[in-house]
Amino acid sequence: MDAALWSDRSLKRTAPGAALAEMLSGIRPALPGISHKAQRHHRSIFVSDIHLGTRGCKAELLGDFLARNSCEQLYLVGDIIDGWRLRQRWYWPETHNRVLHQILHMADQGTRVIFVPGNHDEVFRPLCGRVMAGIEVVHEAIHLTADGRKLLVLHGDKYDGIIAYARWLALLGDWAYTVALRANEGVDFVRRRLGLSYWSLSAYLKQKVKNAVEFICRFEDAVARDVQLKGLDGVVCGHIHHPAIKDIDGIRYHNDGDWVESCTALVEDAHGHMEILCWAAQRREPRIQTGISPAKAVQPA
Ligand SMILES: [Mn+2]
Repeated sequence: MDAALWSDRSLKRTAPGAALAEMLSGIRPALPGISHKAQRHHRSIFVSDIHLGTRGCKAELLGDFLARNSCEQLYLVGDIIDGWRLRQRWYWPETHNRVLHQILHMADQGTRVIFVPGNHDEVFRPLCGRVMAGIEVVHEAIHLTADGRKLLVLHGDKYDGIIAYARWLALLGDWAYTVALRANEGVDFVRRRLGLSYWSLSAYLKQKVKNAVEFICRFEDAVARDVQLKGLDGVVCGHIHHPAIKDIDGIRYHNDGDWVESCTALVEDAHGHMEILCWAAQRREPRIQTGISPAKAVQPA
C-alpha cells in the first residue's frame, strides 16, 4: 500500500471511514462468499504479522477468521502490510484486498480498531496519533483487560537491538527464510492434494533450530523486563512469529503469533480471559505443530 495514497486522501478526522471508502469505491470489488454473520464474539482480538503483500501471507485463512469472529476492539499489532516486500515487487491478490476490506468493514460497524505499526509497515509510523479510515494509529497502546489488568500492546521489533544480534532472522538470513516459506507452499499444496491438514515447514524448521529457540527466550525475557520496569501487568506483542501465553517473572506475556506460519490470533473474553486460537488447525482438522491446541488457552510455560 502506497503511504502517500493513504495519507493524502484518507487522513480526515471527520468521517475517516467515508474518506477511505470513497477512495476505494472505484476499486471496491464485489466480495462474494463473505458472510458477516460472526460465529463467535470476543471482547478483544489481537492479530499481527499478517504480511499482506507477500506470497507467504495466509490471507484466505485470515479472511475466514475475520468473517467468523467479531469483537469490540481489534488490535492490529504490526507487520500488517509488508511495505518492505511491496517496495521490491507489487503483489496484491484479491484475497489480500478482501482482508483489508473486512477490517474496514469492522471499523464501519463500530469495532474499535487500533493499529500499532511494526517494522515491515514502518511507513505508517509517522501517522501515529492519527485516525485513518476509522483506524487509530499508535506507537504503543495500553490495553485494559475486562478484569482490570494493564497490558502494553506493541509490535516488539524495538527489542531486536537489546538481544545483541543473535536474532534468528539474521542467522538464517531473510533469503533463507523466504526460501523456506516458498517450500512451505509446495509442501502445503502436496498435503492438500493428499487430503492432509495444513502444516508449516518453516514453522517446523524454526522449532528445530536451537538458535531460534534461544532467540525466542531472549526476546521474551527482554520484553518482560521492559514491561516490569513500566509497572504494567503484562504485554501483547508479535514480531517473532511464535504464539505464546506465559508468565515471566510475574509478567503475563502474550504473543499473538502470525498469519504466515502459525495462523493464530489472541482473543480476550468478557471476563478478561485470554487464549490463542489456531485458525489453520480449527479449519482443517487439528494436526498441531505449535503445541497450541485449537481454541484452547495456552497454559503458562
Ligand atoms: Mn516484525
